[in-house]
Amino acid sequence: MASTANSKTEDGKFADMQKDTVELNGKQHMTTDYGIKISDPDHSLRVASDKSTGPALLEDQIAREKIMRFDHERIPERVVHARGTGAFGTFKLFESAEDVTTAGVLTDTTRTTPLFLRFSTVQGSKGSADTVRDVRGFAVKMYTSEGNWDIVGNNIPVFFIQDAVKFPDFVHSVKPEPHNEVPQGQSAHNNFWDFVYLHSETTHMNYWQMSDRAIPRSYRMMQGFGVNTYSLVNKEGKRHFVKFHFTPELGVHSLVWDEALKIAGQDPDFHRKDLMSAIDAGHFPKWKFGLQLIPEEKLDDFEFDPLDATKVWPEEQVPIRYIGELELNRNVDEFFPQTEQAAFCTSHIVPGIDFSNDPLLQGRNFSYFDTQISRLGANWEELPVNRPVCPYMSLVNRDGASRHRITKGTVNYWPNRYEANPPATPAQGGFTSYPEKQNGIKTRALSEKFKEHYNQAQVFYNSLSQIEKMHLAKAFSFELDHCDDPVVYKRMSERVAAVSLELAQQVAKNVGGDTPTKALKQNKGQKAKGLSQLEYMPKKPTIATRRIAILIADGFDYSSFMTMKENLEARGAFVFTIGAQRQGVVAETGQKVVPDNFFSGMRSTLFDATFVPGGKHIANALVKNGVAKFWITESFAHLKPVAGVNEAVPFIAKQIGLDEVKTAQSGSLLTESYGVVTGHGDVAAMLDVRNIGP
Ligand code: HDE
Repeated sequence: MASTANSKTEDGKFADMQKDTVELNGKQHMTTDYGIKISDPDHSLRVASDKSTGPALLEDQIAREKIMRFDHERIPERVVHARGTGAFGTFKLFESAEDVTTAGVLTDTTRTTPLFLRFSTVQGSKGSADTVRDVRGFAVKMYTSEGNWDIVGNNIPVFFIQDAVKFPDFVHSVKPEPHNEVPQGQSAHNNFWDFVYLHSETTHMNYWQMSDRAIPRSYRMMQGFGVNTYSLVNKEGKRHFVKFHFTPELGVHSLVWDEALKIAGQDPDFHRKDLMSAIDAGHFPKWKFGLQLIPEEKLDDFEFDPLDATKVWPEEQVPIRYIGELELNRNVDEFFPQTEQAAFCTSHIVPGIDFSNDPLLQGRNFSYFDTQISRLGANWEELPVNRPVCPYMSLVNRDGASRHRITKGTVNYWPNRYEANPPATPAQGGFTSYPEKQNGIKTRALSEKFKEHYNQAQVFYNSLSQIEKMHLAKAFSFELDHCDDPVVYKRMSERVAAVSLELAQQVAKNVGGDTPTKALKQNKGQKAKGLSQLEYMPKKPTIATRRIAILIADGFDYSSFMTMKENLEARGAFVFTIGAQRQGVVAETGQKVVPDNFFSGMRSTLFDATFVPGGKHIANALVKNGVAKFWITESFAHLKPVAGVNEAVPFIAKQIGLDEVKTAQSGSLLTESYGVVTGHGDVAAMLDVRNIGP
C-alpha cells in the first residue's frame, strides 16, 4: 500500500493530485473500464461442453479489454535518464532575493512551494541498476503560484558538450553500441571514449564523471546543480546571470567502486529504496538552495565564458549565496502516473527568471518539450503530476490526443469578440522577456573563450584529496581497460597528460597505452574551493538513516546486542539483524531473536557498518561460517566501520588479518584503529568513539 505514513500532507500539490487519486477500496466491485461489474475475471468466454474446451469468442469484451489494455501498458522510456525515481517535497526561502529577481518563489519568505524531484542515471535503460558509474539527474519541478518552474539539473556542475547540436552524437556514443546493444549502464566502452578523445571539450566533465561523484552512496547525499546559466531580472529591469545550487544537509558521500559494482547485482534498486525508506521513516532529506550571480555587465570579466556549460564559476570569484531550503517529504502513491509521467522542461521558467545565450540551454529549451510529446502525447502538461497548482487557462492550446480538460465557451482564438482569456500586463504578472540587445552576424561559431578545454579540468584534479585522486586513476583505468580497440585506449590514455602527466603515466601503464613522457599542457598546480567532495561533510556528523548490520548466531550475548541496537536506533540509524537462520536465533541466556535476514540473504555491501556482539556464537558458529567471515573482511576492505565486543574482538581481528589493527585487550574499555572499534565493557560508548551524534 502507499508508503506515506510519515509524509507531510499540507502542500497544495498533494491536494491538487487528490482530485485524480482513488483509494484501492477492498469492498468495491471489479468493473470494466466502462463501468460494468465483472462476474468472472478468470475465464474467457468460449464455446465449450462438459467434455471439450471450445474456441474463445471474439465477443468477449471483458477479456478483450483486459488483454488490450495490457498490450499497451508501455510508453517509450526517456531517451536519456530513463532510470529514475522521485518524491514530493517543499521549498522554503529564508532570505529574499528581491534585489536580483521579481520571482515570487525567490522573494516571498512566507511561502511554502510544493515540488517534485526526480533523480536518475543517464545511460542505462529504465530497468538498469542504480549504483552504476554515471552522472545523476537532479530534476526539480516547483509548482509556484506563478506557474511551474523546472530546474532540470545534475549532480555534477558541468556538462560534456558546449553546443546542444552535439547532444545526439554524445548520447549515441555513450549509450549501448548500435551493432549489439552493449553495454548497459556503463560508459566503459569504445564508442564513449572515442567521443571523449575527439571532443576535448568533454575533458572537464569527464574528470568529474571518473571521480567518486559518479558513484553516490545515496541520492540524499549528492549535490544538485542547474548547470546551465539562466538570468534573474529585478523590478528595476536589471539582469544578473545565475547558476543554481543544491547542497545536501547530509553531506556528499560515495560508494567505493567495488561496492558499486556488487550492489548493482545484489540490489539494483538500492538508491530508490534508500530514498523511499528515509522518507517513510520521517528522515526527510534536505538541501540548501543557493545562487551564484554575475551582474550582466561583468559577463566578459572572466578568463572563461560564463555561458559555457563545461565550466564552473569558481566560488572564489563568484560566491554562492544560500537563500532557501528544499525538503523531500512525501513518497509517490503510484510510480507510473507520478514518476514515469513526470515531465520536465528547461523552458519552464516564471516571471523574474529568464534564459541566457548559453548554447546548451538554448537547445535544451527545444528538446525537452519536444521529447515529452513523443513520450506522453500532446496533452502531457495536463497530467496530474505535471499540471500547475496556480490557475491556468489557454483558449488556444487545446485538442490533441487524450485531451482531458473541458473548457466551456464558444471561442478558441485570440482576440475574440468577448475579449475572453486576455493576456496579462507585466503589472498583472504577465511574463516579459528580458529586452536583450542583439547585434551580430549569422554564423556557426561560439565565442573564443569556448575553445579552452583543459584549465578547469586541471584545477578540479589538483583540488581532489589523495584518496579521491587514487579512485579517479582507478576509474580511468577500469573504463579504458574495458575498451578493446587500441586506437581508443592508447590515444585516450595519452590525452590524460593534458591534465596530469603523473596520472597519464599511471593510466597508460594499467591499460596498455604508451607511457607519455611530456605533459600536453603544463599543470601549474592551481586548486579551488568546493571541488573535492570532502569539503561537504555535514556540519554535525550523524548516523541517522545509515544502515547498520548486527551479526548473530545461536549463543550470542543478548545484553551487548540489545544495548547496541537500542543505542543505534535512538540515533536514527536503520538497524538490521543478520542471523544464521531466519527461523530464530537463541541467545546464550535463552532469549530468541528473529533476524531480519539470514547470512546468505544479505551482503556487507548493503550496509554502512557492522557490529558483532560478544558471546559463544563466535566459537559455535561465526568462525565456521564463510559468509560471516567474509562479511567482516569485505566491510574492512570497503573502509567501513566494524565494531565488536568481548569474544568478537579476536574474531574480527583475525578476519581482517592486519597486525597493525590494534584491538582492545581484555580489560581495556575501547580501541579504535583503521575504522575497527573493539571493546570490552561499555557497548554504548563505542558510538562515541568518533563523536557520531544523533
Ligand atoms: Fe537532458 N534531456 N539534455 N541534460 N536531462 C532529457 O528530456 C537534452 C543536459 C537532464 O527526470 C530528455 O524528459 C539535451 C544537461 C535530466 O525526467 C531530453 C541536452 C543536463 C533529465 C534531454 C541535454 C541534463 C534529462 C530525455 C544538451 C544537466 C531527466 C527525457 C543540450 C543540467 C529529467 C526528457 C527527468 C532528460 C535533452 C543536456 C539533465 C531528450 C538536448 C546539461 C536530469 O529532452
